[in-house]
Amino acid sequence: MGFFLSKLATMWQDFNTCPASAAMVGLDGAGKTTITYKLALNEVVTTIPTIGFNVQTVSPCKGLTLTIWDVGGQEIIRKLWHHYYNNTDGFIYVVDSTDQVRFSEAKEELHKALEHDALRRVPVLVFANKQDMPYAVPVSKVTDALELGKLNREHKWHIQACCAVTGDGLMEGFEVFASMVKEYKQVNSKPAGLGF
Ligand code: G3D
Ligand code: MG
Repeated sequence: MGFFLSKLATMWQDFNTCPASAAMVGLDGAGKTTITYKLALNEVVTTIPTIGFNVQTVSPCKGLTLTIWDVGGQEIIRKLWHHYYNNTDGFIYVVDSTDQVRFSEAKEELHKALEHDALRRVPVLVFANKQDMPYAVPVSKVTDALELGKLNREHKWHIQACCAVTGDGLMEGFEVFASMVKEYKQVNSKPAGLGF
């Protein structure tokens, strides 16, 4: 078991008895697949390819299920998303900090996703990825571009600078996320679910 994976398992060990599921989404190219590989989450449990919509489900450690897909695309495909939002205890949004041209699209997709009923009150972790790039926009500017301050107050959120290639920042982000999810589950005392 790699370093990242064992750290992740320690962080989430409380979920052994109380399973959690989270969604990790973002525009294509944001770095989601790279994050999963860096965390050694390459053991894909399920891949559900549909027309223009690829969903991966990984179980990084006992008790945690993570479903991953690209946001964006056609309206008809969006209608399928709710299948993956049900029983979600946390929402991870990955953004390419160098892709200023698509910041506005990334913002719209984030806010649209969080309007979904099944995601009410869920904690949100934003990974401001690709911070190793010289022209990466700093976290404060990504926060403004995504208008995180305008998120409904019922969402706790945290933004984390990271580089998926080296792994810098990933554990810090997951650590905050794990504690937000724990708190959310305590307050909302949702029944244990597997994410579907
Ligand atoms: P996605 O799964 O969200 O669509 P990917 O995104 O993980 O496939 O990443 C898209 C591209 O960005 C990949 O490059 C990947 O190597 C690169 N990338 C992801 N994270 C980082 C990062 O933190 N820093 C840098 N410099 N690059 C990153 P390719 O060339 O394979 O398309
Ligand atoms: Mg991918």
